Amino acid sequence: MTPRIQSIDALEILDSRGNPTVRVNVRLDNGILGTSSVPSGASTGENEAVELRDGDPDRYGGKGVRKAVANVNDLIAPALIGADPREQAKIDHAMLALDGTENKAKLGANAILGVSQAVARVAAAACNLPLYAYLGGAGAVRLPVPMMNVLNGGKHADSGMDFQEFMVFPIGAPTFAEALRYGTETFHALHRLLASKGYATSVGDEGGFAPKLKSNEEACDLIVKAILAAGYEPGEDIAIALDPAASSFYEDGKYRLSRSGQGEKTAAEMTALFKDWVTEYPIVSIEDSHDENDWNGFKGITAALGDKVQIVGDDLLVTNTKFIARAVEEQACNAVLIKLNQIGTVTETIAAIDLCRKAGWGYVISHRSGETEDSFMADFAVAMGGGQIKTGSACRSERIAKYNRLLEIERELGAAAVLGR
Ligand code: 2PG
Ligand code: MG
Repeated sequence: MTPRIQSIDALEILDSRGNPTVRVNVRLDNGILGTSSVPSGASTGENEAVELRDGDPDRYGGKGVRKAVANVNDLIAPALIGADPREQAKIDHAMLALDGTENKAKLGANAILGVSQAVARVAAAACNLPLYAYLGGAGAVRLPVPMMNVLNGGKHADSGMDFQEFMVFPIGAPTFAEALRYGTETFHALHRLLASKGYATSVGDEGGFAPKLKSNEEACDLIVKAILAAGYEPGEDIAIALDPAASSFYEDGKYRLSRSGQGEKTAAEMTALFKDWVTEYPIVSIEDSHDENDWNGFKGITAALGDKVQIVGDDLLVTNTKFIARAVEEQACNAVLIKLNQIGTVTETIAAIDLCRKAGWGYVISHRSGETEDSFMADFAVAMGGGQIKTGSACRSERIAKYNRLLEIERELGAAAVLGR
C-alpha cells in the first residue's frame, strides 16, 4: 500500500548560536515519523534563498521564525496532505509553485527546506532504507573527506584573522574514521600549541579556535606545526583548505585585511597572495577567495591556480544552477560549495550537484555556521558521493553529530565503503 502524508507540523527551535530556526515533523498514515531541522548562515551570500524571520524586535531581536512555522502549518501542510512522500521532486515543485517567488520570499526557504528534508527522511523510513541509501541508491558507498575548520576568523569569531576558515583536510587517510582521527589529533595538537604560546583556546561558531593571532599567515604556520606535532606529514597525510569568505572584508572595490593589519588589496593582489601561500603551505582548496560579485577576480585566480588547487565558489554560486552554469561557462572556479539552505529544496540541491558532475567539477557538501543536531547533511554527502564535506572542527556537538553519523554509515557499509574524491 502506498504510504501517504497524514500530517505536517513545524515548531520554532534554537540553533547552535541560540537563534531561532525551524524544525518540521512529517507523519505518514502508517504512523512513521520523519523530522528535520534547518541550519542558518552568518556570512550569507546576497543571492541565497530568503530565510524568513519575523522582524519582531520584542522576540529574539527580530530573529523569531513564527511566520515560517505558520507557513508550514497553515499553507504548506494542507497542500501536501495525502501526497506520496517518495515523490520528492513533485512535492518540492508543489512548494515552489505555492511560494511563487524567485527566491522563496513568500514562504521562506527555512519553511520549505524543513519540509523538503523531513519528507526525504520519512520516505526513507517508509522504504526501510537509511537516508543515504534512499537518496543515493545502491551506489552510495563513498564517504567524504572532512574539511575541519580548526581556526575561525571573519564573521565566525572575534579573532585576529580576516579570513574566516582555516581547515585541516586529511587527504591521505585510508578511511573516514582515520581521517576524522587525523584531523582531531591535529586539533588537539593545535590546542596545546596555542596554549603554550599564551593564546586563547576558546572556540568560534564552527568549533575552531579563535585566538588573536598577528596575521593570516601565522594561522597557516601554526596549522603546519600542529600537523607535524600530531605526527603527520603536511601535504601528504593532511593538507590545508581555506575559506577566506572574501565578501565579508570587501569594501568599495578593495579587499581590506584590517584585522591582521595587512592593508588593502586589489583582486589581482589577492590572487598573488594566494599564489605565494600555495607555494609556502600545503593548500589544496580555496573557497571564496574573492567577493561574491567579483567574477573577474574568481576568473583570475582560477586561471592562475586552478590547475593545481580546487577553487570553490560559495557566496558566488549559492547552490543555484543559474550561477553554477555561468561559472562553468566562464571558468570562474572549478568546484562548488553545496548548502541545502542556500537554495531551499532537496530537489534543487541535487540539480546543482548534477551540473557539477556534468562539468567534471568537485563539490563539497557544507554545514552552516549556525547548525542544529540534525545530521541530514552527513547522509546527503554519502548519497551524493562527491567525497568532500565541510562540517566544522572536532568539538561542539552540532558539528560532531555529522561526524558521528558518518562513522555509523562507514561501519554499516563495511567493506563496500570508499573514501574521498
Ligand atoms: C561558509 C559558511 C559555512 P556561513 O561561508 O562557507 O562555513 O559560513 O554558514 O556563516 O555562511
Ligand atoms: Mg564559505
